[in-house]
Amino acid sequence: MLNKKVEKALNDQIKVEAESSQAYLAMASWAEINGFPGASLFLYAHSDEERMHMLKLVKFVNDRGGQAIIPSLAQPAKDYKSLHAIFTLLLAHETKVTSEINGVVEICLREKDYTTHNFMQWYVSEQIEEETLARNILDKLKLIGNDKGALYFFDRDISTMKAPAGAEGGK
Ligand code: OFO
Repeated sequence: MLNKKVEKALNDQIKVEAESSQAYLAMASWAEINGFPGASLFLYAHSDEERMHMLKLVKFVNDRGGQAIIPSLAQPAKDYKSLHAIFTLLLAHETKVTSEINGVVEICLREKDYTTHNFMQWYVSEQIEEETLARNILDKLKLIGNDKGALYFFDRDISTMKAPAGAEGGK
């Protein structure tokens, strides 16, 4: 049986992952209608990965005798100033997710739930890769600044980029 405090922490994390998926979906949709087809593809894929992170938690909670709570979500922002603004938000969001994941890990240790602790390690390493990727993308966008030509090539290149472990790691 899943420890109640751990179950609550995992359910909170289900909401965090669902919110990530929803936020990146909104960003993808904005990019799609604002001339950034490559970034849009990247963000749609990232949104799918976050949904997969959520599903992985849902299955884990249910498989261990708990009950996954499927949360309601607030509407994400509709408009963004630029791709730079989007990836600044994305990095800030991922940094927040990392500290939330660390919080779940801490609860596992406190409650001596080593099985969940072990399960959560996948999320811990995933976050390192996601933060690095977001930082690299932001660095590129900072260099590009207002150079429209460079932005065009950036958008073309990002369509083939993948958040490293997200795709294979959880499927
Ligand atoms: Fe990128 O957040 Fe999931 O774990």
